[in-house]
Amino acid sequence: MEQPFSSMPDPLRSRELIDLAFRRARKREVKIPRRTPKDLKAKIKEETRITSAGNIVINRLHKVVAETPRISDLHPFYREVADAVVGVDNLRKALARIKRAETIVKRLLKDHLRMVKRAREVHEAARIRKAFYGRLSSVLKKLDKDLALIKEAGAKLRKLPSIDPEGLTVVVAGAPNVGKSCFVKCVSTAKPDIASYPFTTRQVLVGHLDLGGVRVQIIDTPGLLDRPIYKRNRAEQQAIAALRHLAKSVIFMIDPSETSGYTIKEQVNIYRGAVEVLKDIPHLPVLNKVDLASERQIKEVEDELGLRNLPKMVALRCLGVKEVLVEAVKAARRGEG
Ligand SMILES: Nc1nc2c(ncn2[C@@H]2O[C@H](COP(=O)(O)OP(=O)(O)O)[C@@H](O)[C@H]2O)c(=O)[nH]1
Ligand SMILES: [Mg+2]
Repeated sequence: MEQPFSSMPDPLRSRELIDLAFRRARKREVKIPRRTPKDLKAKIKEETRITSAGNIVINRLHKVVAETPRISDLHPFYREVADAVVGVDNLRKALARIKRAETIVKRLLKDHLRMVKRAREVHEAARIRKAFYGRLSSVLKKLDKDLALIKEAGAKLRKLPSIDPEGLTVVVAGAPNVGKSCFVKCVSTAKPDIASYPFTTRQVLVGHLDLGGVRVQIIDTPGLLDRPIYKRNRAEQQAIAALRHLAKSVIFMIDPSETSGYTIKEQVNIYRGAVEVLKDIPHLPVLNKVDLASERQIKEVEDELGLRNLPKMVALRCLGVKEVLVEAVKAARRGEG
């Protein structure tokens, strides 16, 4: 499953596009019969340059708009992520201005070609071509902010994980180092895809598996559901909100051994925060690293949560993981019901 931004354009900035257009136009040679009158030769030469520079710009601008996915076609998950990264309003406005610029350049091209045809002498044709170049530069210079925004958005959005938003998705959450990635690797039958969110430098794993004929996607959430929610910036909060469109159930991993570097109390706080954001999405608190945890530590988690007999795993050795996965998928299907 391709994510919608995977072929998002990487546009040239204004200066680069101007240089490219003029360079290509200069190199365009036309064969003109030697005995052609001098003024006609000049006209053909300038006409060729104008057409070439204009069309390069028109084609490039057109591609930028055509290759950026339409916001209204996006699944809410990807729309929210895009909103968190660049702001979909900004994206829409930038695309609208690029489209308008394309129309303007088309008109300028037509007008200046007509003027060249009417030119009476050699210098006039060159002057019209220069005027066209000037107008073209000024249109593009005004567009630089918009091109920069698309470029930046593309760089971030192209790396997003490929997820089928309609599929059955189980999200794995928990503090850093509790064993989330180990768990995803254990339960994936195919090699997990590695991608990134624009909000964290850590890598996201997307695992795939087939559970009794049901295709399940399982995703890691590094940097998202691993700290208290109030410590989040706006983009991160929005990214967490986006997860809600995707997650059919959530496995929340707690490491009672505290070897992850997070105390039981801290982890329970993160868990409570995550539950609050995830609202009605079924969630399943589970214990990992029970090979390193004492009875007392396990009991402490259970007392804090007011729950008994939490599922226990050793994700490092893939012990107890299947049971947890089956529970999470059951909860997800109940929720879909
Ligand atoms: N002893 C033990 N170590 C584990 C277990 N699960 C994960 N680890 C180790 O804990 C560290 C963090 O695991 P990782 O899956 O990267 O955690 P993540 O940050 O939550 O994705 C790694 O060094 C793992 O080898 C477990 O069940 N037992
Ligand atoms: Mg990890």
